[in-house]
Amino acid sequence: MSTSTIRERLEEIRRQALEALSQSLEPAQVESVRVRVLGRNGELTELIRSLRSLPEHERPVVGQLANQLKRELEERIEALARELRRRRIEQSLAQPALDVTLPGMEFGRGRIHPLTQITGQILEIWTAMGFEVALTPDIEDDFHNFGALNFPPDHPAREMQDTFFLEGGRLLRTHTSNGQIRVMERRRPPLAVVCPGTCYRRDELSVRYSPMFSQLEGFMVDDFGKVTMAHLKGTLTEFLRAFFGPEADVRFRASFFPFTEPSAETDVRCIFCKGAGCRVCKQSGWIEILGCGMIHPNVLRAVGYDPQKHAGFAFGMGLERLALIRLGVEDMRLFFENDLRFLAQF
Ligand code: 2U9
Repeated sequence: MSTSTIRERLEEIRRQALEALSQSLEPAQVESVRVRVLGRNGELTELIRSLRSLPEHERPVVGQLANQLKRELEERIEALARELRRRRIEQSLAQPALDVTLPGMEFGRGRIHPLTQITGQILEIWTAMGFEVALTPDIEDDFHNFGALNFPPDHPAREMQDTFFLEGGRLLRTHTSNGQIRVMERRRPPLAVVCPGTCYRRDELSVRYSPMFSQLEGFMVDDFGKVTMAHLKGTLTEFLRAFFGPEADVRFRASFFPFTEPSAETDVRCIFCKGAGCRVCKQSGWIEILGCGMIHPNVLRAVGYDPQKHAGFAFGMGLERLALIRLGVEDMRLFFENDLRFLAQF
């Protein structure tokens, strides 16, 4: 390239750049002009690079011109960018001001679900009496959910229509008793443990039943002769008076479960009618609260204990049912619908 061509090319770059800058209204447009002309592969940058091929005596003159143009464009671009930024701030200041006296947005404060509250209270009572809390798996095998608990092979709870079976023969536990089997399997007496947790049965959701519900079961095992039905009755009466109040009247009725022998069901004198008879206690004056019994010798054997040497009692209660009774609510579905109008009352 001859010096005169270079001069013309410099003039051309200058004219085009100034033209483009005069039409730039946004900082981003200014920036794109800068990149196009002064960037690493920009028009002017490339031209300056090409000056190296000029004869040495011609270089200083055009070199100086090119550098002058570079400085000029850098200054203009910087000035224009600064000006556009200033205008933008002015525009935003001209907008109507923010009214800081307007009321703010209210964020609803969360609270503990009533069922969780009741579960917490119940666990506090048991731990105050010296029981440990163990959390155990919801997904279980047949042995820990049924076999070890002395369920006969043809027991109806083992049927597809009652239990959720998973692939590979596993299942969703139908009670938290699996947890107690697991605790006993890996530890030796003396033990006093409660297992709260979620259980699953193939029931339709209704006023009284839900396919997913919560239980708390517990047990105490020690040397044979140290834990008897009398300890069972005393411990559960203590629990029920701590939960319902010191005046609570408690009774035990004989019952049957595969995993306990003898077995009993435990009632509390109706807290709504004080025993006179009402809709809640179906005129009986008593409300059924839990099941219990002395752990069946077959269950002790299944976890490797010798029923001649060790004995224990166990009990189980449905937490939704206890929460319904304590809170005076009639429909179990309220615990699962998550209607804030209901939940916010507790
Ligand atoms: C082991 C040994 C024995 C736990 C027990 C009950 C009686 C019982 C029900 C009450 C209401 C379940 O939620 S509910 O429907 N439970 O009646 N549960 S004795 O006995 C056990 C548990 C584990 C190893």
